[in-house]
Amino acid sequence: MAQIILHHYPASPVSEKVRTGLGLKQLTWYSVEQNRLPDRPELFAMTGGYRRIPVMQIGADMYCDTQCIFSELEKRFPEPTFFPNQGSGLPFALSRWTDGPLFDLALRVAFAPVAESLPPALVSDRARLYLGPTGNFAEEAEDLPHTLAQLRPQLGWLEKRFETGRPYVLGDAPGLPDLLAWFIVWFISERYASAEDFLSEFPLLNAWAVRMKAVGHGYPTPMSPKDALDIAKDALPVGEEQSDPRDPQGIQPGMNACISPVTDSGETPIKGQVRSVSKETVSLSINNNQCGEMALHFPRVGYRLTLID
Ligand SMILES: N[C@@H](CCC(=O)N[C@@H](CS)C(=O)NCC(=O)O)C(=O)O
Repeated sequence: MAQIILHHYPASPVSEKVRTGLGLKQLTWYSVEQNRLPDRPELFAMTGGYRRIPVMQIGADMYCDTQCIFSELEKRFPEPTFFPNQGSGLPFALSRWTDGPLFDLALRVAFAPVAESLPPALVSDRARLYLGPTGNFAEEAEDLPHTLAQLRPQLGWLEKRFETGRPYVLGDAPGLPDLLAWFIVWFISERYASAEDFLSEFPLLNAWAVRMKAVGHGYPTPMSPKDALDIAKDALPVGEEQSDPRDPQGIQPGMNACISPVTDSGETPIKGQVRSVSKETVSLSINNNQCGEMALHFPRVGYRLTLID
């Protein structure tokens, strides 16, 4: 049975989405706590430098980005499903709202009011990553009333969903849409000092948040980054080479490519050799002395894949 290893840190909201997903499926997993700032040598050896958190490792396969993590978990552990009521496509469309515009607002609410009291290195790193090259949390703090005015009606959309009287977004069982909404509400509740007051006008959302917290995180056991690296070294990636004759970029297995997020976040592109390609995902092979051959799995949506010589 494949060992799930999650590289994450407790304060990461995007990781909370996956931790609760592991809880929803009641899975046993290994928890590798990474630094909040990108001093992550073992993880970078295994991912060619992909700097976002979380990453899910299974042997020598690294699932980068929560889109890939959820798809892989669903494939390997279909029950209970992330997609109750046959709702498998729309939740990913919903994730483009929650992980994009909604997260951008929540991030400002979580960081801007307290940025001055946080370590300057963390603040400047996150400003570059999320606000772009000229981003600045001091300006965001002044703009907080506008940000809250944007966030409030969007949380109201979620509140309305629960007026159906059903306990979860898709009905009687929690699924991916719940995880997508949960990490935003969790982020605001954990970080924003006035969260209780701000969220008090959404009683149905608050009652749902209590249910989501009760989902838990499944069964984690701590593991060191070094042990995770040793597991990768002893394993080989699974999964066949796959090509896609309809790929709009003409990408094929064996080509050299690099991949990076489409946002202007200053992240170094990850280089590798295409192992498989499909409409939804691309896998790159990397190989180095620290961990041997690894397969890195990325979603197509939100990432730019570029061929290199
Ligand atoms: N699109 C990515 C976003 C991941 C993301 O932005 N994660 C945050 C942590 S919550 C991050 O990596 N921040 C910078 C860091 O931790 O180095 C995903 O869905 O996995």
